[in-house]
Amino acid sequence: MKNLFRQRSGPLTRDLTLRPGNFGLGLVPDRHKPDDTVNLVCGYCSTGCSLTVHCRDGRAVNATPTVDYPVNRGLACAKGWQALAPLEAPDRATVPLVRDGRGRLSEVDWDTALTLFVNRFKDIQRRHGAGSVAFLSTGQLVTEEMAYLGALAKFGMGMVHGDGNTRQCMATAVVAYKQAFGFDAPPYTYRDLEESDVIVLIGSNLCIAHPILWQRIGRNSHQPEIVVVDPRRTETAMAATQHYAVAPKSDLVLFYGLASRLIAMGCIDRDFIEAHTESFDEFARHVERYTLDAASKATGLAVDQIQRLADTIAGGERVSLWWTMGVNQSHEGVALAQAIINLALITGNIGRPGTGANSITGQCNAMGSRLFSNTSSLMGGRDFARQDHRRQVAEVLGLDTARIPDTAGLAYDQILHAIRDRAIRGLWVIATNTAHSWIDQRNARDALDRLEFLVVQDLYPDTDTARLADLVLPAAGWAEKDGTFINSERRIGRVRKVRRAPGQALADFHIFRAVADYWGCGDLFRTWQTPEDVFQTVKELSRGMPCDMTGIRDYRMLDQLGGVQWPFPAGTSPGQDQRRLFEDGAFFHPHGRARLLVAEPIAMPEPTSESFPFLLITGRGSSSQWHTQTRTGRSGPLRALVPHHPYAEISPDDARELGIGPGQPVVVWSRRGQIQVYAFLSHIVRPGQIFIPMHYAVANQLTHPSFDPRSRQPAYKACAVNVRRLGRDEAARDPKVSSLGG
Ligand SMILES: Nc1nc2c(c(=O)[nH]1)N[C@H]1C(S)=C(S)[C@@H](COP(=O)(O)OP(=O)(O)OC[C@H]3O[C@@H](n4cnc5c(=O)[nH]c(N)nc54)[C@H](O)[C@@H]3O)O[C@H]1N2
Ligand SMILES: Nc1nc2c(c(=O)[nH]1)N[C@H]1C(S)=C(S)[C@@H](COP(=O)(O)OP(=O)(O)OC[C@H]3O[C@@H](n4cnc5c(=O)[nH]c(N)nc54)[C@H](O)[C@@H]3O)O[C@H]1N2
Ligand code: SF4
Ligand SMILES: [Mo]
Repeated sequence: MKNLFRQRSGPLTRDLTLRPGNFGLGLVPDRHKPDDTVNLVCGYCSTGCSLTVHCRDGRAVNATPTVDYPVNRGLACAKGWQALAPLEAPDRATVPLVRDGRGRLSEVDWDTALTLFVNRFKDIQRRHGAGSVAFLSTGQLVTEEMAYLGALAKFGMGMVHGDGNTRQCMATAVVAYKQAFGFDAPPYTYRDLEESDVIVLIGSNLCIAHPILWQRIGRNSHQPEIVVVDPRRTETAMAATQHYAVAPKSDLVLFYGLASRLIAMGCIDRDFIEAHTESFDEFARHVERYTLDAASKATGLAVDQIQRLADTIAGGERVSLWWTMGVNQSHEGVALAQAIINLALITGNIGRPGTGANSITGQCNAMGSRLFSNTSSLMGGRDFARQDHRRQVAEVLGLDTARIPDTAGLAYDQILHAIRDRAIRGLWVIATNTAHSWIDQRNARDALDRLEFLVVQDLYPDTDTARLADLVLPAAGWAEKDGTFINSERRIGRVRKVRRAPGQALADFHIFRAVADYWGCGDLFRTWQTPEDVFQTVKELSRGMPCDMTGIRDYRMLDQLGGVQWPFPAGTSPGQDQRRLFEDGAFFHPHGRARLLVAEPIAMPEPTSESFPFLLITGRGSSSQWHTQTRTGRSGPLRALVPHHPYAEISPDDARELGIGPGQPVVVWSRRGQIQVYAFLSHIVRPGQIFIPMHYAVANQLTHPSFDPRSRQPAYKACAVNVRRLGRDEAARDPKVSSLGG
């Protein structure tokens, strides 16, 4: 096999460690002076704050928030301040690891690792077809890596199936926007948070999950009404001016009810509806039956509460509606997201300052993943099924159109199903921790166990998923590589290499290049020598699409402008630092109109019952914990800010009834599993509800594998459970519990 590594003389590993610049490895921080400061976008949440990394003697020593970046203007949350700590952890993955005959992971060099990877995957494909190997990835790689992976896997290695971890997170918003607007396009700019007079947050705990966006609301000088729709009285709800504690999964009826009421009150924008939307009459007929009484019955809110919310929306000049996982992670998430979009459309609250139907993204590069990873869309927000779209992509990449599959392939849950059915036998997991974060964990782990060959590419060798791997590829992390992220307001911002990755860890970009060469398809991507080369291709892929960014000359221009929001077609003047979509009322459907889409409400897949009388909600627990805690768990200061042991929020009323005291160990069980956690008695949850943060792996032992059928996003936020106090003898038998004294 002809490949880059083997053309070099001497053992590969020595080659890599000794020669700066190999595969762009660059053993010295590039392009800045030893005591410089360098700005790069944070690698955690989708807010996309800029951090200034301070270097001393060529080493990155500290990170502080960048003062003159339009997103965060000198602010950062604790994760941002601690951004370097996880990279400096002593237990990083530094060499490839292969599972040996005795089931232990042992060190090998890159040449052995990549040869094994390619041989095993090709062997599986030979026996079971091209679609028998697949990948799962993330919204936490830079766009350039995402595009490389998507192109390599689907156009180079012949994979048919591969999905992003954005399926867990954003698929609902993608489908809702595509159908309503004609393109996956969150329309807002963050300044809208400062310009609204009514801000409605639906299923979004902004204080915890996007703290700097919450700070932006703090800068709003219009004394806005801040409305939170969330079954829990979250930190955000406590700080809001109005909180609507809806019954879980009753939002669709609430939003249809609000639309119905606003139509009846005559508080809609008839001119906007006429000029820019279609099928309003059908919409009005559909929502008519959702009276205040019906909405009250479904949501548990009083009729006059719902009327107050309708009045608040009607009275606002500039109303913005924002949603996150309380909407997306639902069995009817797409319908609900569209109900929110409809409300903005019929009241003319879109395209103007302080308005919008605004899905806030989650991971630092969720938007880059949505548009360029070749998973939910064909590169550039295109459609795999369209011949003209496949031809456009083939032309830009200089490929034969026949290499481009005409289907997006299976979604995440379907890939895991196919593994259990033995249709998929090889899996490559990149920058995501399936064994912790996927819904109904026992089944997910069972699927991973059944694989013939599991490759995990991560910063750490001991994530729950890496522990199950046959091959672990050590990856460089954020700040150890170059590229771009696209944040929630569609701002393309720079990520830069300011430190070297430990040992033989390589940037994902270089791992993909190496895999391409070992696979024998490196020639397809030979113009992609550096991340910036891929960036130039990504730009070309965006040409003529709504996400056109051909006006960005190069990385330097991004640095100079403090990031750029798409669309930014060639010829755009760089003067404007904020941009929102639909200011001209033109949507992306061929006729230019937005669609008012509706659906029938569906019952919750696993309602509570006599045996399982509590509803389990899961989500973010604190602003210092990131997902599966592989990174934040490695920062001492962040660890000190959060409960070390898994806990469940339980209402004091329920606790009293069950004889559960504060901090006591309890057993929580669902039809799928049983876990032990500590009781955190709190009025955040109402009686009948339990909340467990997703940061603890146990949460997904309980969750019910239900999905929105249109987006295939998991409904992580509702399943039926029961809870009881852990018996004294049980506690005594469990050393962990008894030592903590519960
Ligand atoms: N019950 C429940 N489950 C949930 C949710 C919920 O609300 N409730 N939320 C869901 C949502 S919205 C999301 S987004 C997912 C998140 O789920 P995951 O994506 O599984 O969570 P992370 O911990 O972010 O995992 C990222 C992994 O990539 C590694 N990594 C970080 N940077 C890099 C890199 O540059 N290269 C490589 N190769 N690896 C890297 C990290 O060490 C880590 O192991 O969880 C989902 N799961
Ligand atoms: N600190 C920190 N910040 C993060 C992350 C992190 O792990 N840690 N992850 C990032 C990612 S990837 C994402 S996707 C975002 C997620 O950000 P959010 O979506 O804000 O976070 P969650 O806690 O998952 O869910 C938000 C709220 O939805 C509510 N909810 C549950 N069911 C319903 C319902 O039926 N109706 C309504 N209206 N609300 C409901 C929950 O009570 C919860 O308070 O956060 C991002 N930011
Ligand atoms: S708010 Fe998000 S982007 Fe900003 S510093 Fe915190 S984690 Fe990073
Ligand atoms: Mo997410």
